[in-house]
Amino acid sequence: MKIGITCYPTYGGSGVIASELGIELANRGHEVHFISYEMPFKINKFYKNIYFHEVEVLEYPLFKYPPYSLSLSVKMAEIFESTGLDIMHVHYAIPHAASAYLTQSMLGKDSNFKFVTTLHGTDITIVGNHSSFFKLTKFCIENSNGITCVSNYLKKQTIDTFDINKEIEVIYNFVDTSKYKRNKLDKEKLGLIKKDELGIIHISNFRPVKKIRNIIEVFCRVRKEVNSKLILVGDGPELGFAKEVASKLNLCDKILFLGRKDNVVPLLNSANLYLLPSKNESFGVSALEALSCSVPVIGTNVGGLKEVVNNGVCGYLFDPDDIEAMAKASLNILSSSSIMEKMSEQARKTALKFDSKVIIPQYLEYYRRIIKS
Ligand code: GMT
Repeated sequence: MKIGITCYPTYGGSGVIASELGIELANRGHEVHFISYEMPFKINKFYKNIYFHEVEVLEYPLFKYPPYSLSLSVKMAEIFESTGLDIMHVHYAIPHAASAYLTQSMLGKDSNFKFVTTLHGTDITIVGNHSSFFKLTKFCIENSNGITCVSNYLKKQTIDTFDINKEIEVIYNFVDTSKYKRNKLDKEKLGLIKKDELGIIHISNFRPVKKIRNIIEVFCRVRKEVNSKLILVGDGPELGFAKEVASKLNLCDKILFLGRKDNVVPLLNSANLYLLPSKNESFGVSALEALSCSVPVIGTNVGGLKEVVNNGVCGYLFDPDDIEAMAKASLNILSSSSIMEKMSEQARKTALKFDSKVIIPQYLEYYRRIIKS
């Protein structure tokens, strides 16, 4: 199949999943064409069957905001015509689904240009439902040839928020469990966490929704009882604030701010616990990557994380601000090697259910269904 993919190329769950999907499809022999303003950061080496098409954005004195989404539509049309794409798959509704709809109108119904939109979370819960986008998001959902959501929670949220009366397919996010797997040697090789210390880790784009303060507060309580370090990976608007909190709590020498990292596997392998106390998470792909590396997760019982983390089995879920309960559960795991071992085993078992070998065929089957429709 020839598949076009549009996504945000920068750090963020939707771009990561879209890029990994492209790699998985290309590995299975499909021809994948990424269309975006930049090469997605995950496509950082040569991949057979993957092509990148940059959207040029015209700067002109009249444009206070150069209309990227219009240039994107034109590029989608050009690539469709020059390569004969079977399907276009856009990730994140705004503005990608709107651009794809415009491409379809431009090319005409007879062109057979069909597009699937995958909703990832904030395109529904924060951006898409904002009054400045609401009508457009609803229109795009209703007029995409196919719509997928990354969890049942997000599907329900989409239907309820936009009063949608259209079939929505749930296709869970996935992880390559052969890449994301425990290697005990990583901790020693990396040397971030000493032999006698335990590691706690969080990876994100440091947006307010991630509740970074709560992570540091939980760690502050844990480290009083367990010799441990907190590894914070990523960058974003709340990074400065996180550093301030760390300093106020006198934790600067115990918290490692590592910034953005392309390969997080050795970091996850240096950790014994993953913290994700988000206010909301439609899925929580970083939690899945942690589980795949046998790292139990302490997260929140809101949104789609419940569909990924089995409460009490491979981690624990609490209300986003229940710092005391999260600290207690963290200590419960970290201070007993038998609990830690059992939960690690269950973490890996859970991740295997979301392995790319299980999920990618679901996308391929869905593409075929939409192409035929
Ligand atoms: O919040 C983020 O990390 C970024 C955001 C995005 O769209 O790039 O992530 C969303 O999509 C991810 C991939 O499907 C999900 O795993 C995240 O849960 C979701 N984030 C939220 O719902 C807050």
